[in-house]
Amino acid sequence: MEIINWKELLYPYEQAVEELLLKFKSLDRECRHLGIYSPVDSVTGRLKRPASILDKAGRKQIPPEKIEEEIEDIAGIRILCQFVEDIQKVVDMVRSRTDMTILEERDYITNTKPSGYRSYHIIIKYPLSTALGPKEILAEIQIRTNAMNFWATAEHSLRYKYSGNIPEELQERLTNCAEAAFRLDREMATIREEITNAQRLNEIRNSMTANILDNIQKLHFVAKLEDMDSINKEFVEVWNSQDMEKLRTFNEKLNVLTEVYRV
Ligand code: 0O2
Repeated sequence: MEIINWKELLYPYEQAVEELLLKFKSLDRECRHLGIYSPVDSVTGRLKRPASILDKAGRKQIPPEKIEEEIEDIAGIRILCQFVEDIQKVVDMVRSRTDMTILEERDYITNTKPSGYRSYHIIIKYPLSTALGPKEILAEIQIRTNAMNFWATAEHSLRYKYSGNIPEELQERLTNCAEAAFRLDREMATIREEITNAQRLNEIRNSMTANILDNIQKLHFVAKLEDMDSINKEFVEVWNSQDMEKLRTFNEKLNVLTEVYRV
């Protein structure tokens, strides 16, 4: 039997996870920077552990020399969304990328697994530039909502604990939890607009506040002491009023003032 050099086998996958994480995280950051809605709530990545690779190879009767070809999730990226509707947007983002090729899509949201598992999987071929030259590896992107993830993570731990044979009574409760997660996603969808508007407002408020504080700091060096005193007082007043319009006006006023002092 061939001995697997795990370090050598896993190294390119580790590189792929790092690159993919960076790419999807920066996609999210870019959306936020441009002020457009980001369907990505968070991104994580993981390298499958050797024990888990061996388990899967054993289960699927995959010989060691075929592991790279046949185990598609040695490198795994998980993209979490707030709302079910966002999943399709992320799928479209992945489909439009030119730096990876989609090999297969598995829609376990439309076709929920008998376990209750819901998630959208995309298997990609990803080109790497390694020290030994170019190499293409397979990776799995799982896209799901936070509610779907909550359930899947708990079920995964139980499945692992009971080696796949979860006791019937517990399985029943897990099925109820899967239904509750499904209902939560459905309910959240009905107030989606309300939530995203509130989040957008919060982001605007945060960025205006950061700008105001930045301008106040700059003005400290150039403005008169009594002027700074009244600016600071006004800021406290505006802040305590919780009034977005007042915050906007004050922000503009400080922008102009900073411009006048050319700081
Ligand atoms: P790990 O520990 O996450 O790496 P299969 O053998 O059919 O189950 P296959 O053919 O590789 O798996 O593809 P599939 O069904 O798309 O599943 C790949 C991964 O999806 C799994 O990896 C899990 O992470 C997740 N998954 C699939 N089904 C379930 C499920 O019923 N419950 C939970 N919690 N996760 C699931 P691994 O290798 O099983 O495990």
